[in-house]
Amino acid sequence: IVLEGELRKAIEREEFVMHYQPQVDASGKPIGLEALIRWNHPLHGFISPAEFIPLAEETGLIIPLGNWVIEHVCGQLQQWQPQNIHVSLNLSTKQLQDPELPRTVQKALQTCGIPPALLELEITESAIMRNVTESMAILEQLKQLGVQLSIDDFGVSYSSLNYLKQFPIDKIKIDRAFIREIHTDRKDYEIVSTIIHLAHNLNLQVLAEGVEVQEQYHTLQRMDCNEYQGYYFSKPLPPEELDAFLSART
Ligand code: G
Ligand code: G
Ligand code: MN
Ligand code: NA
Repeated sequence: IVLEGELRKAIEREEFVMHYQPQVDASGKPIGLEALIRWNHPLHGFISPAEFIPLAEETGLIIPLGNWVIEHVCGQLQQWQPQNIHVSLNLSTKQLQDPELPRTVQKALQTCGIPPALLELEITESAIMRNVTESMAILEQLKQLGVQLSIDDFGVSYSSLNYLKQFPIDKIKIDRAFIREIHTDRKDYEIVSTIIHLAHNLNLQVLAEGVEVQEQYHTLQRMDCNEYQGYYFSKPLPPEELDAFLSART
């Protein structure tokens, strides 16, 4: 169990690292990476975000921690820019209510001099629905910076299809709960197929999360899914292992 004081100190000491999970296109070529935080604890080793993000949310520490993620990921993105790889990062509910967020993102992009379109911000439906008016204003400002916006874990939580029309979204990431049995369960197949049609008709890109086996990949390829992510391609990797992955695949 993680304590607030310990987390606060870890943020001051910058005991965090980002791992990056590759995302590929229909031909298997790497086109993007999702940045996922890990706490490199001096005694306990790597701690999963599932263990400390909820506490960071409750205590408000997610704001300094999230700002560190934004700055760190932009710095890293600079290194991969020549390969034209986009990098996405996860925003929490509290960050989407932070009026300083657009300024923070803008400054990080400027400092690193990277094209804004290479940075993608992932937002969950529940974060948007928490405060629709407030998140709409912040998402509009973020969109004006030129970054890409995606809906994470699409389909699993309380949501309203209405926001697909109202919000400046570029991509949806279909939750892995729908992908797991897509090759064996007719209902999951129909749900995902319909989500992809809906998204494409609204000019949105679609990424499938949690692709673990070839049959899932092939089924999704036939549905014309745009991007794919999951253990079938790669687990999240530390940056130094990514260069090998990227050069082996391109
Ligand atoms: O990588 P892993 O499966 O352990 O991630 C667990 C959860 O933590 C996921 O829901 C993921 O979105 C979230 N997460 C990972 N990195 C970050 C981050 O940098 N910021 C926020 N807010 N959530 C993250
Ligand atoms: O909530 P979010 O989608 O951001 O969470 C992403 C998390 O899902 C990553 O931290 C990663 O560890 C996990 N993940 C990535 N690929 C797979 C996969 O193929 N199967 C499963 N079960 N989890 C995955
Ligand atoms: Mn995500
Ligand atoms: Na997700």
